[in-house]
Amino acid sequence: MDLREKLKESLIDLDEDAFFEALRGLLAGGEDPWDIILGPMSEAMEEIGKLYEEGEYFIAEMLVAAEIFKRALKEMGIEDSSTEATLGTVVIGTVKGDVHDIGKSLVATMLRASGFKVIDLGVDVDADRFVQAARDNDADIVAMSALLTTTRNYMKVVIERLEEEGLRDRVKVLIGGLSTSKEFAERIGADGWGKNAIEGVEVAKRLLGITSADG
Ligand code: B12
Repeated sequence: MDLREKLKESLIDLDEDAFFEALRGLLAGGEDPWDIILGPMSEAMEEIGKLYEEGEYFIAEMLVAAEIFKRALKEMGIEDSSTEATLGTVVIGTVKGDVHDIGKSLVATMLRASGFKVIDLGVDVDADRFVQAARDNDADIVAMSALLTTTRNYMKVVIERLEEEGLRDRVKVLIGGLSTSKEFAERIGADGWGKNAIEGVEVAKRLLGITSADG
């Protein structure tokens, strides 16, 4: 089994020792941390979700997996770093009723690393807080995450509130998370959708008319 496979399997098995051994091996071999995060580590989380659906795993196992995932991010030094925030301001959060924070935080980190100023409101964020933060920070983008099919519709509520408050024409809306899609984004009137953190940054730049050459 190659190391990437070993990393994935050990995360699925919640075998922390084997996981960190594989991780250190991959890093020592020069693998790019973001390739590891968005590749085998994210694939493992998907598998864990399936095991949960099948009744093999319970919430406790999903929680342990999330903890291992976060410890790995720390070990790889993926935390909020840099930057000269020059590209624009993004207010980001996971919507009301939803506490999944790993994906949202990865998007926030990637945006910061790319030169955006990011205000991370955390999880379970209601429309009032999105609107208030967008106004207080003169945000260019409101970015929302939802992993549950039961919470994604709240994104539309936030968009409607931005409209009511007269902010919608100044603020672009970017969404993402497992329960969403490009089609869903179009349906609720969001301006953009990103499959993962990397795509999220690309779309954020596009929404603000920033070409890759600028940053
Ligand atoms: C870990 C986990 C948990 C942990 C979360 C811990 C934490 N701190 O985040 C805990 C145990 C708390 C949890 C709870 C629940 N969970 Co859960 N969970 C997961 C699991 C296994 C992994 C999620 C994860 O971290 N993935 C890794 C990250 C890197 O990926 P990501 O979040 O998808 O983010 C990426 C992209 O989606 C995207 N992205 C995300 N946000 C954004 C935002 C923007 C703007 C952009 C551009 C991109 C973007 O970029 C990210 C990076 O690439 C998933 C399975 C899965 N397939 O994802 C289930 C899953 C999401 N959970 C599920 C369920 C059902 C629940 C519970 C309802 C269970 C229950 N009965 O209580 C609760 C709900 C709690 C709540 N109110 O939110 C279901 C959802 C099903 C559905 N269709 O609604 C899933 C899919 C499992 C399954 N297959 O059944 N869960």
